[in-house]
Amino acid sequence: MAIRVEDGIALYRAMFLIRRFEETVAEWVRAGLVPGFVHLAIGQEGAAVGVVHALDGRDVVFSGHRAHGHLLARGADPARVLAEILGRAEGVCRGLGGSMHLVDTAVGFWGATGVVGGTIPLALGAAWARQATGGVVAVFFGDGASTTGIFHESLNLASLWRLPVLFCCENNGYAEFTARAEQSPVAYARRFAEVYGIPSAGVDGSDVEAVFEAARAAVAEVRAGGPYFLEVEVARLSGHYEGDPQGYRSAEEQARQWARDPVRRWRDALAERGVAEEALAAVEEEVARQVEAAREQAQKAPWPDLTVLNHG
Ligand SMILES: Cc1ncc(C[n+]2csc(CCOP(=O)(O)OP(=O)(O)O)c2C)c(N)n1
Ligand SMILES: [Mg+2]
Repeated sequence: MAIRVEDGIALYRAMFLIRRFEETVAEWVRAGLVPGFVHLAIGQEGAAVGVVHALDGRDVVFSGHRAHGHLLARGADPARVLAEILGRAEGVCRGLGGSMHLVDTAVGFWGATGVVGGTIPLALGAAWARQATGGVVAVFFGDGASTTGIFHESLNLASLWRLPVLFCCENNGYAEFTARAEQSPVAYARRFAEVYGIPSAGVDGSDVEAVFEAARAAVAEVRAGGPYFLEVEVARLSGHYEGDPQGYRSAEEQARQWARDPVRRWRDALAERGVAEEALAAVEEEVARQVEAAREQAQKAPWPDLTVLNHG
């Protein structure tokens, strides 16, 4: 196997954690427990885990509105992320940010926002300030963000100033309910990187090992100096937001997309490479227990004292 078995299992554990976590959130949304919109990344775990596992403690991550997986892959406490999504005081932002506004500087996760493309220029600022540290700033965004003005301004400046930014586009073929072909004549966002003189690659997000290898190569290039653009082609198996009736795509298409489930694919690959069924089941049981404990902790957490809004 190209990567060590322990690393392969670590990738599986991380993806399975995100999947279990987001299934819990989906259940809570259906039960009416979550305030605001929630965007799940079921099907996109290979991108989050493959890229984040190629980073280290010097590095910083930014994300957007579909960010739970990026933050969990970075090592945040699932109980505190669940508490944040429920708006509780134990949340990573004291329950004041919610699903779309996550920050956890303790694990090098410097922010996520509901403003499409909004963290891309913030990543440039962080990269500018951190040039001397050898750290890389990775920013996740969707294919839809690549049609915003701020995306183009940011690629232009990052290239000109040779900033250590890893642009990570998760191309799931949709911006909300609009397919890529109807939102842009440019199918792959990495084409824009070429124009700005930024090296780039595309990788299949249903293959976490391929993402990890591509991300390792990308991070090495960024550490050597200058930006890099990695486009991870993913299948969004959930709706745009939780509760989206998905009238814009057929049931056949949705069913077909499950063949690109990175969690199932990697489980099968590990089994084929000789990892015992018991070992995989043990990982799943351990993660299920972890999420169950996190869920109880989050639901018991107190509501925030809103007077903090007056004095920070
Ligand atoms: C500046 C801005 N414009 C429009 C929106 C509404 N909006 C929310 S998500 C979204 C689509 C984003 O698509 P993409 O970047 O591909 O991310 P994905 O949802 O596919 O992960 C849009 C247009 C917004 N939140 N912010
Ligand atoms: Mg998209």
